[in-house]
Amino acid sequence: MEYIILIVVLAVLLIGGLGSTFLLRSRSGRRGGGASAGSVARGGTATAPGTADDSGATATTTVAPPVPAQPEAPEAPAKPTIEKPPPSAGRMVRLRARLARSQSGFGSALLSLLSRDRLDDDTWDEIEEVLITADVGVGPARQMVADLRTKVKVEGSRTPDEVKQMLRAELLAQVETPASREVRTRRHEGHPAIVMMVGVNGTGKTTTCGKLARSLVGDGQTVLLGAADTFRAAAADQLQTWGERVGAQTVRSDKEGADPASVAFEAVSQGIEAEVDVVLIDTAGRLHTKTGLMDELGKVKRVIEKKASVDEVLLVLDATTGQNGLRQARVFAEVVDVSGIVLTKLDGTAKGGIVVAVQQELGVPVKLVGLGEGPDDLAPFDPETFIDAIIG
Ligand SMILES: Nc1nc2c(ncn2[C@@H]2O[C@H](COP(=O)(O)OP(=O)(O)OP(=O)(O)O)[C@@H](O)[C@H]2O)c(=O)[nH]1
Ligand SMILES: [Mg+2]
Repeated sequence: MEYIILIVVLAVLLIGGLGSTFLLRSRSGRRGGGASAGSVARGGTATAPGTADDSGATATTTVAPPVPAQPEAPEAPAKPTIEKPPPSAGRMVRLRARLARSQSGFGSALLSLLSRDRLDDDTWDEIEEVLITADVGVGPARQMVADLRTKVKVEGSRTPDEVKQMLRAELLAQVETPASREVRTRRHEGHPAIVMMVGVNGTGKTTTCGKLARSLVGDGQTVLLGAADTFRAAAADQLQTWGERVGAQTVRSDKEGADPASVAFEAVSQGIEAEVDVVLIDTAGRLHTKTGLMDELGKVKRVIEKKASVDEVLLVLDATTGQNGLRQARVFAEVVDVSGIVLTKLDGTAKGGIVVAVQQELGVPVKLVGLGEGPDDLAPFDPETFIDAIIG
C-alpha cells in the first residue's frame, strides 16, 4: 500500500515538473523571440530610418530575423573586394598553350602534308583543303598554296625543319598587316579615349568590355563603362558586375529599351567629368530588325562624337561562326568605321585561319583575341605567338 502511495506521489511530482518545464520553455521562447525581434527592429531602424519602432513588439521569432537580413544580404555581394588584375603584357604567350591545343590539328596536318616526299597535285589540293577547312578563306588559301609551291620548287629538297620554317614564314606573311594592332586607349587632352564594342548577339561584346576594362585597370588606367545595350536589363547588370570587380563605374539606364545613344552620351559626359582615361561602350547585338541595329549603332557613334572623338570601334566576332561571322562583319563595317577586330572563342575552335580571312575581307587588323571565359583570357593579338602555337 505504501508503495502504491509512493508511486502516485512520484507520478504527480513528475507530471508537475514536466508541465512547468514546458511552460517555462514556451515562455522563454516567446520572450527570446520578442527580445530578438526588438533588436532586429532597432537594427532595421538603423539601416532604414523611418521603420516603425514598435515592429519588434508584434514580430515573432520566425519572421523577425529575416527582416533586416534581407536588405543586408544583397548588399554584401554588391561590395566585392576590388581585384587587382594582372597587366596585359605577355598575355598571349601565357595563353599560348590554350591556343596550341585548339589549333594543333590544323598546323600538324599542314606540316605532315608538306613533309611528304612527293608533292604532287593531289597533295597540293589537300593542303588547300586543310587551309579552307581552317577558315583561311578560298582566296588566301589559293594564294598560300601558290606561294608554297614556288618556294618548294626554288628550294628543292627539304628537311623537316626547313618545311616548318617555310610554312611559318608563309602563314606569317598572310597574318601580318601594315596596320597597327594597338588598341588606342590613351587619354586625350581634356577627354578620355573612347572605345565602342559592336557585333551581333552572343559574340562576346560584354565579356570583352569586362576583360578589357580589367586589363586596362591592370595597366594602371582608370575606366568607366557605358551600358548602351538597353535591349535587356540583364545586359547592364552583366557589365556592371565586371566593372565592380575592378572598381570601374558603370553608367546605365534602368529602363529596358531606353535610348542606347543617350546612355552612351551620358557615359561619355560622365567620363569627361570624372577625368577617367578610357570610356568603354558596350552595345546591343540585336534589336527587333537588323537594319534597326545598324541605324542605332550609327546613331550611337554620331551622338558620342558630339562630345568626343571615338578612338576605336572594335568589332567582336565569334571565331567559331566562320563564314557567317564574316558576312556579319561586312555589314557592320559598312555602317560604323570598324577600327579593329576582336576574335573571341579562339579557344573553342580549330579554325584559327579566320584571322587571315577577316583581316583580308575587312582590311582591318585583329587587335585582340579571346581565349577563354576567364576574366584574364583576353590578349593583344601577336602574329608570331599565334603562328608558333599553330605549328608547334
Ligand atoms: N570560350 C570562350 N567563351 C567566350 C569568350 N568570349 C566570350 N565568351 C562567352 O560567350 C558568351 C556570350 O558572351 P557575351 O559577352 O554575353 O556576348 P555579347 O556579345 O555581349 O551578347 P549579347 O549581349 O547578347 O549581344 C558568354 O558565355 C561568354 O562567357 C572566349 O574568348 N572564349
Ligand atoms: Mg552583351
